[in-house]
Amino acid sequence: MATEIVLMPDADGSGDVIEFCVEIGDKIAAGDSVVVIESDKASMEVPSSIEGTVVEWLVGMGDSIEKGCPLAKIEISGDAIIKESTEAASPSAVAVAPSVAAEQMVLMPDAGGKGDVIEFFVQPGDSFAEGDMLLLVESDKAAMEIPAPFSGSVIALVAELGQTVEEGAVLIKALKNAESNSVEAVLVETQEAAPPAAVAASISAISSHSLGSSSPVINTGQVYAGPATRKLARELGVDLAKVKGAGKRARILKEDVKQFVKQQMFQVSKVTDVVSSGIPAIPSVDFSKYGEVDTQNLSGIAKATSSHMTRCWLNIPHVTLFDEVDITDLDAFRATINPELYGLQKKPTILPFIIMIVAKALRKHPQFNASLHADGEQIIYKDYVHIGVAVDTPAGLVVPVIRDADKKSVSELTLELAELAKKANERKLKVDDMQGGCFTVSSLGASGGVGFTPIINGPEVAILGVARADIKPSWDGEAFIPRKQLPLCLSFDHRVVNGADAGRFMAMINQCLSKIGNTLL
Ligand code: CAO
Repeated sequence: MATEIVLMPDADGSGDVIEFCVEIGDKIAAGDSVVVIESDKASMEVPSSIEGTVVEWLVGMGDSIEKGCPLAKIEISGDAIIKESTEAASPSAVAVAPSVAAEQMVLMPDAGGKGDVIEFFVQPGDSFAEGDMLLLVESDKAAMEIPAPFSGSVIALVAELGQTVEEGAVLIKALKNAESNSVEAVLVETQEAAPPAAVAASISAISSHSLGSSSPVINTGQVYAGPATRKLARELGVDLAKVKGAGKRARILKEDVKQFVKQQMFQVSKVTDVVSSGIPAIPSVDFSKYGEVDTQNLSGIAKATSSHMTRCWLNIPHVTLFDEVDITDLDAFRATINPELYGLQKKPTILPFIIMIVAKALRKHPQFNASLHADGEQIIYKDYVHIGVAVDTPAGLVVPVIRDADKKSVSELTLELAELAKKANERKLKVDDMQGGCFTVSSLGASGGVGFTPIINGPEVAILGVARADIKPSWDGEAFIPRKQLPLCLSFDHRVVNGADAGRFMAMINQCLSKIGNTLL
């Protein structure tokens, strides 16, 4: 088996090896890049002029090399030898005869298998020089830039993006320029007795022009990165133009691409970064210009609430349904309760009744007891009913969760609510106490107005706001009579719950609250 040596071409001075594009044992086609070298002016991929198998590196990473320096030893296959021998005009350096401009096809070279067309670097009308990279083809093993076998201009792109192409496939229709190329010889090292054909082929011609313009690493989108890095970027969907290179002269390395992906993921998770969500930020204002101010740090709870509310408000399409419930009878019933009989210190407020009824409504309307999966592809129905209750504390708003609210009586809910509110005010709530809620009730109580639009406590899909109950005139068919009306405001996630669902859910709450006996049904 014969071997040949790929030499460092004339690349405007010396250069350092900064990347190996192939490994020992890899089969390469003529035109495949073997190393990336960096000179004072630019970096470039050095293609092999020889088809065969890489058997030995003759340079190391970081080696300074110059024109004529041996780079790699390539074992050539018999087929390649014969093929090249028939193409070689003579065993010595070959001068290509001038030719007339003519239409010619750029074909897929023998690249050791088939691959998919990933990217065209030229478009119809573009001129190109021999050796310029025209397109990128990706096989199972590697990405290959396909160089122009002649100089000319593109008439049409024949292959399509994504098309699988193999040796001989027509890639581009072009107008070939009249040309005259100089050639250089490659050193030959014959390890075994080579057949005459191999001897002829061993002095193969490579165009110095093609090496000089050999796929500068900046050839697509002005990014400075090697083929392996670009392949990784394509796999991860990273636009290399946005990646900052940490390599020498800002060359983008694989690590830079990975780091970029990590940063992007971090930014996505930091949804509270309103600027990164594309929404213009509210400008900072020096309020002291207009009068005296007192600037105080937000509490941890207030900051957490702020970011959570922003996240929920930005992510969930809210709709709010308003209703008014006649709680006159419920008030009358509450007035009859003897708290001591039920282990209570005082009569239950309206809130535990609301929680009890909401828990029943969640069982009856499971779409309210659900969460949308973060990927938006699935809805998760919960077979438990844990209800969060907004509690106002001096440190801020917290939402402790009453577990299995559907299994608890009004007096049990009253006791638990009092206990959680106490813990909240003493800042003794644990993280566990505030997790796992399916639905939130937010009661503004006696101080609340006539209605409000509560923000859904995502990933829950609905929240019930309770505003202030007031005595209002109500028409009984014959006359206006005074009745106590409680305003309810149901915000729901319109991706999960539709208006009709919300109407039915609200109707059930209304019927049970206005006629508490309905809860027995
Ligand atoms: N309309 C009129 N009166 C109401 C009422 C309403 N909607 N809700 C409660 N009340 C009455 C109660 O009946 C009670 O009066 P009585 O002592 O005469 O019975 C009084 O107002 C005080 O009630 P409360 O607020 O102490 O008790 P509660 O069970 O209604 O609420 C708790 C408990 C912990 C939820 C509440 O104290 C609280 O923190 N609420 C604030 C929640 C909040 O801020 N939500 C808004 C979040 S969005 O920013």
